[in-house]
Amino acid sequence: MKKSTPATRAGVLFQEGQGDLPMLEIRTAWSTAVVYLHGAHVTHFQKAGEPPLLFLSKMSRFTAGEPIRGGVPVILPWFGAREGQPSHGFARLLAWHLEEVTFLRSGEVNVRLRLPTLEDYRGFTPFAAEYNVTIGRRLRLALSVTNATPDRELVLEDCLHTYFAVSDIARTSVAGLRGVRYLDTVGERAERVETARAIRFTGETDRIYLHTPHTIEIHDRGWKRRIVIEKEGAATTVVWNPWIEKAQRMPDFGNEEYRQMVCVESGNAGPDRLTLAGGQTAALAVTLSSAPLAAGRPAGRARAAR
Ligand code: TA6
Repeated sequence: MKKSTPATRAGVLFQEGQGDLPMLEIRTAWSTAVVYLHGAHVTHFQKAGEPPLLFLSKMSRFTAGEPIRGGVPVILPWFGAREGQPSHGFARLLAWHLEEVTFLRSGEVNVRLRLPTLEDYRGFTPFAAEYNVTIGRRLRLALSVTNATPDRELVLEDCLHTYFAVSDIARTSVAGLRGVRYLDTVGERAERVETARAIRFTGETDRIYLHTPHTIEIHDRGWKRRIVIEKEGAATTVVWNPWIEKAQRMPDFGNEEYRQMVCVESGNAGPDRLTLAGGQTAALAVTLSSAPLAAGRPAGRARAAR
């Protein structure tokens, strides 16, 4: 059957965005997206006729050296807090180089970004990083990290820390993690096993699920939307909602915004961290798609959307 080519041509605008930071505004036949060079940060993706797929805080900063709150923070080369170091690594604080914009025959647009060679890797083994963002009916994010030395090991945590937009956290659940071991980092750090077919949110939730290479889904009963997160090269899934108190402690996040978002993050963190030999590359990718949520659909194991 002839593949239908998109009715409208794709377009890309390179301009100054918030905080006068350079960004690309991409339009395809199916969707729009925004990608900042700062942190190689995708801040927006929205399919025609749907609410945005990604959440972006109205209080987010857009300044060099500060992370953007929302969208898809690129977490590299470590995950979480480190004494005297920025939380979640330094890659999201730097301006990445725009290498190429490609208009694919499918009607999709690919944006290729590269982390510049740094003067200071903060004690880390020097590494190279390239990030491909492919915008179309779906959003595909592919991060590859290469140990840039011939013979020094690179111990690496990488993660696409995606903030998803939801109608209301109280009407949202996450499926596909039942039976998985996780580190619960709220209060006393504890190791548990997920028992819920669909994880619901009634308080601060911050869990690192281990050895989860499979597809995860977010079910939003308010917007009747199923978000499907297909993963490649990502052993870890982090599920996070700050809830009320933590939201109030975050200066770049509205007090009520915890209701409109959930983070389902894909990467390799903690016990799933990677060790790369000299010249070795780690490839991490997620493909984000959405589909109508069938009424009364059992919140069972996730399955890939169309
Ligand atoms: O991924 C969950 C988490 O580690 C939470 O503990 C919370 O700190 C969140 O990331 C945001 O971290 P950030 O450094 O962006 O404020």
